[in-house]
This record gives sequence, C-alpha cells and structure tokens, in this order.
Amino acid sequence: MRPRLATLAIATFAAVLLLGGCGSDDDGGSGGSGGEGGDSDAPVELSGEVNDEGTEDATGSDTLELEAGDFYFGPTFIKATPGSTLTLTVANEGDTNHTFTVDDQDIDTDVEPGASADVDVTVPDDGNVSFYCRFHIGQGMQGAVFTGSGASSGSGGGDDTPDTGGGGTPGY
Ligand SMILES: [Cu+2]
Repeated sequence: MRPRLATLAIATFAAVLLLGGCGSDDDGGSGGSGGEGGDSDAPVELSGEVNDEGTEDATGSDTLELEAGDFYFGPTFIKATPGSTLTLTVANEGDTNHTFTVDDQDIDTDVEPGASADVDVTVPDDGNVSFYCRFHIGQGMQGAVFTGSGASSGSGGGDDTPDTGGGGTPGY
C-alpha cells in the first residue's frame, strides 16, 4: 500500500504541474488564413478559378459588349451604375458553346459560336452580381458586374490628425 500511495501522490502532483503549466499561455494567433486565389487586382473576389481579361467601366452607359471566348469573359469585371439595368451583348468569339448565366436573376442564355445574345442584368444598389458560363466555370470562365461601393475601398482613415478641441482645462 505505501508505494502505491506515494505513486498516486506523485502523479497528482505532476498533473497539477501540467495543468498549471499550460493554463496561462494560450497560443493566440491562428495567423494568416491565406486563402486561395490571391488575385488582389480583381475588383470582385470570386471563388474558384477566374480567367481575368480585365475590367471595364460601363457607368454612364446602359449597354456593353461582352466577349465570350474559350474560356473567358472579356471584360471579366464590369463596373456599372448602381440600381440600373445593364444590357450586355454577349458575343461568342470562341469555337464552342458558351452560356451567360446569373443564378440570382434567372439568366441562363446559351450562345453558339459566332452568335450573340442580349441579356439584361439588374445592377444592385451596391455589391455585385457574378456571372459564369455553365460549361466552363471550372476552367475559369466567370466574372462579375460590380458597383464599386464596397469593393476596393480598402484604404481610408489612416490619418493621424491630432485631436484638437482639447481646450486645455482639465475641468472636473
Ligand atoms: Cu463557356
């Protein structure tokens, strides 16, 4: 019996030490989720692969020609007037069928090679609308209409303007 008791005591002591040891230093930062596809140029972050053929500013216009190729949309990102309707003429310049598809707006238009089709995209007040080709989204054939509010307004507010207004009297 004696040896066992001693062992137990030691074990308990060790356990206390262990608990005490790791209690305080909580390893904080799960730092840097990193994430995928870090194309920081793109005005809209789309999930998955994106063949970026550039951005076009269509604000001030309500029509735009959109080239659908093998396998991309050009321009890939379209800046549009918030709350407007933008008519895109989707022209298939490629050798295979493509679609212009917007899930939220029930748009799903097939465009054969050499053909073109008009689609009306409702531009939200802010945020963006992503579109894709049903056949080739997995090959990066997608893009987005965006309004500019929200997207890419990252900087802001770094100014160290000294706080004026402190009149001096630390009045209590
Ligand atoms: Cu396609």
